[in-house]
Amino acid sequence: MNIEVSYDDLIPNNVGLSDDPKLKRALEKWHPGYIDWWKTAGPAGYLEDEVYLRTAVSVDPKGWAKFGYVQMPKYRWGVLLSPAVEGRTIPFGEHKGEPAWQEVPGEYRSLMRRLVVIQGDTEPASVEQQRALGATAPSLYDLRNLFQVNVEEGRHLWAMVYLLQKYFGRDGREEAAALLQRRSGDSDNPRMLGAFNERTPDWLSFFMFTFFTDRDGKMQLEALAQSGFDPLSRTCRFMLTEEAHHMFVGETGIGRTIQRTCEGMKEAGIEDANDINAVRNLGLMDLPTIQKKARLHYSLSLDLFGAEVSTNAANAFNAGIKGRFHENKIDDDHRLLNDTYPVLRLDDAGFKLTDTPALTALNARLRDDYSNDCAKGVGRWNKIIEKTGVAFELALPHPAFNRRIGEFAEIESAPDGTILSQQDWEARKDEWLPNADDMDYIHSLMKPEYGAGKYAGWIAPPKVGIDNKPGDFEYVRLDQS
Ligand code: BYC
Ligand code: FE
Ligand code: FE
Repeated sequence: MNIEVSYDDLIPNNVGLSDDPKLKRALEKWHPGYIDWWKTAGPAGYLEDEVYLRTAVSVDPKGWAKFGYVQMPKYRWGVLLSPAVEGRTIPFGEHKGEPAWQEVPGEYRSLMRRLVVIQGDTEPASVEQQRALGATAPSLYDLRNLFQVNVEEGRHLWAMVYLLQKYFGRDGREEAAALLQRRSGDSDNPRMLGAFNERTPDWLSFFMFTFFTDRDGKMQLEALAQSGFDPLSRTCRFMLTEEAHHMFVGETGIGRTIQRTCEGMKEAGIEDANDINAVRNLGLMDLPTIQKKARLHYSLSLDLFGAEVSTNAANAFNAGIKGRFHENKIDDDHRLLNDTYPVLRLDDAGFKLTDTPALTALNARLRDDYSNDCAKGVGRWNKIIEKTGVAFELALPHPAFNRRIGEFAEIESAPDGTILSQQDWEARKDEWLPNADDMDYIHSLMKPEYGAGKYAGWIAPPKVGIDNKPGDFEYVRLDQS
């Protein structure tokens, strides 16, 4: 197993691509279509500009990345797997304890392919959703972070395409081609999952997306990193090292926005955080609108966990393909044949935690783990508000709020879980989710600020620079020509 990555090939890799001519040819054939996709569906503009990006050069956890200026179409997207664990066995399901698979077992081929395709589909989808944001970044630092997230999501697509091309033969090659053809939000050929066809129209959305939706990515990758199919496990493990930065961008982006809003309110002597007009007159993002955006992105992301009770999930677990969050830290038999898990369900009497066979409740469990992770981040945002002395608390809505998939898809509820008639929902949803006025206001703040070390008025500067660079560092060298 190579720790260092070979940069001699067109496609940097630590999977011995030069010893596998057939795979190398397949990937090299896919490459021009990918570059074409990047240029037409990736970040609009900025094809020539030098961006200060990190590139994975090793899979050693202590020093895997190097920073430097690069034009994005020339970014070295590589295929990287975390080191193999010697003697690894399948950690769960009916094959628990058997040696991990190095090839896909025939009987699980289609199940496995479907999961890899869905995972792969989300990566380019997010880049497409974020395509227009480069026009309105609040600073060069943020612009660079957007592009860092974009190139790494591009690399995640490479990661899944590698698995498809290496392990799934002709079907895999066809799926790899289709991954470049679907488009986020396209009515004829959309991306596969709901949240990835929504718009990311502004920077508040971008930060919420990287906080909430990239965090679904983290949870799903953690579950796939447990896989008995070793190449999938190793691929996902390395993707997780990159994912941390995406969530950092979201959490600190919202945190800096909150910081600026609260400081501005204090300076102006505004006591009532719900007086949105007073806050907006200062050109700041009012906290109630931040709350609305958080509800929207959280509820969209909850839909990504699928139905709470799912035989797909049970089959994937039984087969040893997709495990639970931190499977290896859970103290049980890892087979779940007789276990139950309390799932929040709805009956005529209201919401009730109902003991459900644990095998079919895996989506619910992963979603609960996700909600706990989100709540911690929201708690950190609330600390920022509290420190400034502003009286306001952000909260996640009830899991039934604004849902389109699963147990609560057919009903409507208020953020506190009060069940509403369709009519009441229609009448009140603008109080809870961003409405047209909110969107107009947010839009009015989306003005680019591209002076070195300068920040748009609605967001505070970061505490430290990327790669410890000083405050006025030129993270993107905008084309001088
Ligand atoms: N939208 O048993 P069910 C990331 C479909 S994000 C549309 O409920 P299952 C990233 C489902 O496909 C992580 N359709 O669900 C983040 C099925 O259809 P078929 C992405 C949906 O299969 C930010 C039917 O409903 N990775 O990496 O147990 C930036 C019934 O299915 C949706 C993964 O998701 C939906 N929201 O669970 C960049 C991991 N939900 O087959 C990247 C791989 C369900 O009957 N995927 N359906 O036609 C999975 O593990 C599972 O497929 C899901 C769904 C968790 C998505
Ligand atoms: Fe990703
Ligand atoms: Fe991500």
